[in-house]
Amino acid sequence: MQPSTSCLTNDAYKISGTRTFVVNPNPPLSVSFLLYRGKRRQRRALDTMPYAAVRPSPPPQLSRPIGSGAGGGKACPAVPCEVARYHEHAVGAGQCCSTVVQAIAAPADAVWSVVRRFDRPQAYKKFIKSCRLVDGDGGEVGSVREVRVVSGLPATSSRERLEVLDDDRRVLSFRIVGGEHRLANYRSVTTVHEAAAPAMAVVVESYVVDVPPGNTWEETRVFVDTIVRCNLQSLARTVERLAPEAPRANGSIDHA
Ligand code: A8S
Repeated sequence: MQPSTSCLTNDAYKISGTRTFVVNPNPPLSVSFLLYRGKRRQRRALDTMPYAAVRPSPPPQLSRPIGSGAGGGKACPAVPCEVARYHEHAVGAGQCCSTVVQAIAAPADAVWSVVRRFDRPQAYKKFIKSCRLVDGDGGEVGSVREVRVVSGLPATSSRERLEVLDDDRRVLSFRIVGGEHRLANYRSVTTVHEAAAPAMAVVVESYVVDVPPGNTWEETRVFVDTIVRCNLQSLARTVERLAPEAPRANGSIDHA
């Protein structure tokens, strides 16, 4: 287990069309391992985390993240430096961290208008059956939502607190603070960026979470990456439907 890292460190990756790529900080894994995952493989990934009650994990040990610039990590080129720092997570022993990147054939503002709705995650997150705010109005940091998830997952509900909502930089971050599931100390950061191609956006979502008792680092990463990737692919479909005049994302943005 590596002690900590920025979730944006990776030597090279490519975004092709609306495909989603997973950027693995460590241990090094083939990116192609997670490409083109079909429905059956997604189901298998979600099955790697059998149901068990959430057990508290020890608090993560903070350590210096390596991010863009300082620390030697090479940042995702699509992410401006002032936003890259949001993807630097302190990762403690017994925690897992990863990043998923999705290209979308729509302007960044159109993508952001969907992502920023902390009160309406079900607009694109298909595992969410319902959502209600239990604190705040969803537009202010500290708002808390309670989501219920569809059946078939090792979870029924999740209570999530809005940590960052920055409309200028297009950054949203939330933390899981309760619920019935296995993802203790989950925190994610989602940022939306203009891509090099016109009317194209790139979404970067990183997270850190405790490895649940009885599971491995790899099982945890595959499980959570699968959920995040499904969410971002659904986001792409949702926004591309809302902005049909945008060109289809069949081009390729090469960050290698
Ligand atoms: C998100 C990301 C994740 C959500 C996970 C990882 C979750 O909502 C689902 C299954 C679980 O086992 C955990 O951005 C939990 O929503 C779909 C209920 C938290």
